[in-house]
Amino acid sequence: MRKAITMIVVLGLSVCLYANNKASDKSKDLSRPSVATHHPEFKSPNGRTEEWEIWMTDDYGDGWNGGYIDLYVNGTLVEGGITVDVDDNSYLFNVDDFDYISVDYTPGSWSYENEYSIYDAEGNMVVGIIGQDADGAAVEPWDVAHTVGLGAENMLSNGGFEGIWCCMNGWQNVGIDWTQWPADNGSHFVAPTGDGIYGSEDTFTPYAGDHSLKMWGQYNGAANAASYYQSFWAGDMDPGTGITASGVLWSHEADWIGQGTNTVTIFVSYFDYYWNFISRDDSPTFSGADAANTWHERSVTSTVPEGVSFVNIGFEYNQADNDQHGSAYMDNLLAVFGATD
Ligand SMILES: [Ca+2]
Ligand SMILES: [Ca+2]
Repeated sequence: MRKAITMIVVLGLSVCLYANNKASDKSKDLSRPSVATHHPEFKSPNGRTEEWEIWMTDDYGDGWNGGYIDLYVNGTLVEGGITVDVDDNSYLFNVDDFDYISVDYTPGSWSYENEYSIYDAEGNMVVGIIGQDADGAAVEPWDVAHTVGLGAENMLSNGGFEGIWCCMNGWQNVGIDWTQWPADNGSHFVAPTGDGIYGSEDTFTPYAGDHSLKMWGQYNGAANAASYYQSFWAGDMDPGTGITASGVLWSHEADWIGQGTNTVTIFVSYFDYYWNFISRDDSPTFSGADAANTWHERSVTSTVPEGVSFVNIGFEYNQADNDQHGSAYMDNLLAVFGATD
């Protein structure tokens, strides 16, 4: 008797699957019960304590119809071709603080049935693709990126320089979401693991992840400063609010920043609505006074002044003239509201 019941259930499922695969039966009726019309803000971690989850669902229950996801962390493919066969699928992966997750979504047929979300180790959604707009109309998923922040909430995106694009000026790796000044500066490069050190047989090892920002002098015959930063709307920040920015810096002995007077600071600078400069605060300098081959921490605590509309936060490299040599590497810039110790 039990076997007979099982047979009936299996037959029922088969009919259901067959029906779902008939294209003519498909509609955009999103009122139909589904595994996940909206992904929840919280999804039980089911006992996992460190891994993150990418959860993928199909509203119609017939899989992603040729669609799939390629999952990258710090630019490295973690898993390619992840897809849904019936209702849903989960893929678990490991991350570290400041890692840069990017999802490359390739649609198949009926892409608007597909949704995916990323949940942290505690089960909290960090990125969610909701497959409907405000009116309930179906929306196809898109590519997403997310910077892992395991500590205080970072104002900066991609603070570890793990998301990059190439190429500026035909050769430079550039940090996604970062801005450079001067805009045509050819004296910066996001260095990957194994990048050659100028004047040495050694290769570079980042502070964290697989990339760090490298900067050096512009050699333009005059004193020069170059900044690498992110801008924020500050019109809704209360004057008197504290902003603390901190990061790490390093210089190799063979290309040492101590070959002259070059310096690097972490800065927080303020501008009015018309981008007129108001004020800035800088961390203590990183320079030849710091030991080579060692990562050094720097931080600046700043207070938002009156009349601010924009704030820039980043690194600035200063070179007094063409006789000052050496490079510096920078990583894990964290900017948070409030003073920290
Ligand atoms: Ca489908
Ligand atoms: Ca990094």
